[in-house]
Amino acid sequence: MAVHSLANAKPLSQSAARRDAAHFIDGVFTQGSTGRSWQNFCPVDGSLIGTVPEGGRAEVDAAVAAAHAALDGEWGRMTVVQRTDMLAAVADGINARFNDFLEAECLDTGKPMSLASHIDIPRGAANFKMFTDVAKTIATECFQTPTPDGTGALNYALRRPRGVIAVISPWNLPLLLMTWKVGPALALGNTVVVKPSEETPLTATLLGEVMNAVGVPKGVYNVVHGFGPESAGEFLTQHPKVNGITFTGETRTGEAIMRQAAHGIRPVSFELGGKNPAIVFADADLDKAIEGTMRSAFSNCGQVCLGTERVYVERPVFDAFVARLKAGAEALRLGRPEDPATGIGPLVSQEHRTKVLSYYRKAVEEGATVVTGGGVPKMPAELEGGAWVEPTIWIGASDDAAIVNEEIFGPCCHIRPFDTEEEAIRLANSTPYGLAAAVWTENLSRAHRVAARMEVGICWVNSWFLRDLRTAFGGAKASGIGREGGVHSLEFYTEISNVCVKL
Ligand code: NAD
Ligand code: 6OD
Repeated sequence: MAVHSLANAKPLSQSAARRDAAHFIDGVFTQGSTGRSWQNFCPVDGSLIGTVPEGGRAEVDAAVAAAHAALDGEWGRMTVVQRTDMLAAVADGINARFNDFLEAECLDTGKPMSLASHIDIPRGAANFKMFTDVAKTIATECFQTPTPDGTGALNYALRRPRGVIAVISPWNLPLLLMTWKVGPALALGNTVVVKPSEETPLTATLLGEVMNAVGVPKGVYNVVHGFGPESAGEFLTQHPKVNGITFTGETRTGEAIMRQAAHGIRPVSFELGGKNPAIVFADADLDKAIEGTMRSAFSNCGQVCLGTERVYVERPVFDAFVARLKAGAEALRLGRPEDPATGIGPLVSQEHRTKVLSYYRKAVEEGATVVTGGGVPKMPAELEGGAWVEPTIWIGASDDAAIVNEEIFGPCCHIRPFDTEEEAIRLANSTPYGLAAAVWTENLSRAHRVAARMEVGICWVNSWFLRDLRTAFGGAKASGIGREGGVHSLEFYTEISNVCVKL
């Protein structure tokens, strides 16, 4: 991942200008016609960032119509090389405005700039470049088919763009997760209508400026802001002219969108919630396991779908692991995004903080022991309006406790000892979710054996969130439907048809 200097990043506290978001429909920024809007607050200190217009059916209709017109127009006629060259220019355009994207993302989310400059923004750009290779090298199958008359037939497959794709994205890695879907969709010739999270409208809006600057035809990339139910999210996913829906967010929201997608039998690609385990064996390199678990439990204030909320540690190293993770958590510095010493920012909103704190309380009610944290930190007066919570570690909860079974999406984890490999595998898999797992061991055979038995879409061994964008990404069980990444994105973003030619 590229390392970008923060030297030129303006302190967020000095970027006092209001930033009002806008829909981006058919290449034009607009406030739409509903007359409704909401205020966007910065979770660092509760200050007002700006207003965001709420889209209604008219805005969704206009965006979907523009996306269809683009498919029928210049975009649909471009060669794959012209199209992918243009997307490479979009990637360059994001990098050229790196600090604008960085600032916008950190204002909306409160995350440390040191994190967003390593992950969110570089990946936001890379997602456009990565899929150009996939699009340019699509191969399809061909069969020579014998026939009774001896002349035979040729069967070959063609792939074409699916059409207009609705992209519904969450707030935790707004640009990264939105472009993870927009990149392949456009590279494979589709057009998109994006409904970003209501919490994080800025980078999706900014991307419209880059699209115009590099000459992406109008209507290819559209953004309509709004909420989920009875708002832009629902109207978009219900829209009969949307040809596919790709969604990242909570499992419960996925269920609602699936019902909406049933009208007209629209295909879905879902990346949903998780309750991800880490298994630390006694033979693990403890330095690496602690470093990895610090990141997987606490980075982005615990708001990473792949993050670890359940840690199973083999008994001989349990006490040492708990003590070292506690020391790490207590050393994390809470602070402003622009401070390079900041290790952890606030949660995304006061509403989310209320949810996370309800689990902090429940943990104690259910008998867990708080190893560290468990409450609201004392912050300087100017940050008291922010959505701050303490990084938290528990031990001693029962296997059926809420904090062990429900996704919290905060900077917290529960650590439990185990005695046998079989027991660790059973505990790790005892969840309806199946997104990711991390296994820490120096025993090569055990690493492969245990990884193969994890009921997840992604299993890391001796690492976490190490991403090769060619690999299949997605969740098993209640954590998703389908896989995206590399050639796997072809399944959802293209429609395959077989041509049978009698010779
Ligand atoms: P969310 O489900 O609340 O919202 C996601 C998006 O869906 C938002 O844009 C929201 O407005 C929209 N939405 C809500 N209801 C809708 C409806 N009925 N119809 C259409 N759109 C609707 O999720 P969130 O709180 O933004 O994100 C956090 C969740 O996302 C966590 O559960 C996390 O695990 C999950 N997540 C999963 C992955 C993954 O790759 N599996 C990645 C990131 C986040
Ligand atoms: O790295 C990715 O491609 C990806 N989709 C990450 C998801 C992180 C979830 O919060």
